[in-house]
Amino acid sequence: MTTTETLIAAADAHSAHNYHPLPVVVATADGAWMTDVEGRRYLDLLAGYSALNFGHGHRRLVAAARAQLDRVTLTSRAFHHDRFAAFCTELAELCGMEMVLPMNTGVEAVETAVKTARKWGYRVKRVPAEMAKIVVAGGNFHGRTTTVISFSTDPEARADFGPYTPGFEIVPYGDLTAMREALTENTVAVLLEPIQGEAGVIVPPAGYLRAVRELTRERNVLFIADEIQSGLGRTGRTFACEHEGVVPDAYVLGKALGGGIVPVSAVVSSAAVLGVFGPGEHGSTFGGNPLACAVALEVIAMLRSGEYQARSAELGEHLHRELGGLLSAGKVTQVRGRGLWAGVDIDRRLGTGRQVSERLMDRRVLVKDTHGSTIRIAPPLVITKEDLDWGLDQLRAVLAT
Ligand code: IF1
Repeated sequence: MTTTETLIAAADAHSAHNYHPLPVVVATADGAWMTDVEGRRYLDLLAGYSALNFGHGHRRLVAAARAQLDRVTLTSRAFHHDRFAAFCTELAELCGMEMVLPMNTGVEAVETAVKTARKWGYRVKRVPAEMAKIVVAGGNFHGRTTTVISFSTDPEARADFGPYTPGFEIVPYGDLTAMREALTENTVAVLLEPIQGEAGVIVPPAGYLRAVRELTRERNVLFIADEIQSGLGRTGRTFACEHEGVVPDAYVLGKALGGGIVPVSAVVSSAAVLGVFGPGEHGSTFGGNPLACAVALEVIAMLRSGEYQARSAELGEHLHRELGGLLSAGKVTQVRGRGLWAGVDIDRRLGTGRQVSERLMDRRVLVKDTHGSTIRIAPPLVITKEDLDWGLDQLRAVLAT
């Protein structure tokens, strides 16, 4: 057996089978490239589902992490530490908001947003006890806790995990009429991905987010944008909401906020909203720890320059132009996305998304399929145009056969 086969067999024997990874075993990585245990190099067109927006091992991020490792890594929130104030201040400023509630993983930040909206609903909007409703969209992906899968529409994510948490209303994504009809006196929030990732990089109809913003403002409902995947440069702007000039009441952030080094997530909002929390009402042992703050501070500084957003916008335009060529050639049936982020529906006669991903792997390009016939392309924003073009050449070759 090869090293790859041995390691995969051992992983299969001793880890739960809650994933079906491509048969590649990564050993090291740098920028947009990963090297496996056999020494083969692969172009990473997934970027850890956008957790690696700045690529693997970015010098600035690694340096920030290293420096903090030698100072202090964890205090718990029982005490203050000297990176916390800067992290909260600068993240709030990047978001044009006032307050930050730090957590670790994306789904914890979504849970935090749900709790924030409910508490705001009872304390500020004066919704009767236990009556708070949150409106979400069909096809959503917000994470995998029991509450969050309670409002998923994906049978794989939900089945056998009930009983489910009540208090959520699901409307079709992009359907403003359904959204308007779903809002009641007891609605505390609308929770949306401004572009749906797992669903296949679904961009809502033009004007939808702006209309939701206006509607929620009129009805005294919080608009919570889950920008965990769409945010922090991925779409060519700091936030995907910016494409429609929309400012939500709260951003939910994760993934790239930790620079691909540590899990860092947060809810970022106004003092009127996040001010609802008092001591003991929410928290996390690791949330806002010194190492997380040090890395995230560097991420925020990098985003402040705007260079990654600009890169994503510019290379993204090129990516979508090239994918448009595959569309004209009849190889793919639809291409969606913004910036360096694309959902590509493969013509079913050319294979499933999984098969195309496997054939791309054989050509040393790594992507991830979703929903049968779709592949997702989301390279690190630091990818060079040459590398991106090489990756696209491999995709064209795979689809030519
Ligand atoms: C997995 C998808 C991507 C997210 C949004 C919250 C979370 C996610 C918009 C939760 C997480 C992940 C999780 C990952 C696969 C992945 C994913 F295909 F499932 F949708 F990125 F495309 N909100 N997305 O996208 O964040 O708790 O995971 O930190 O393997 O489940 P988390």
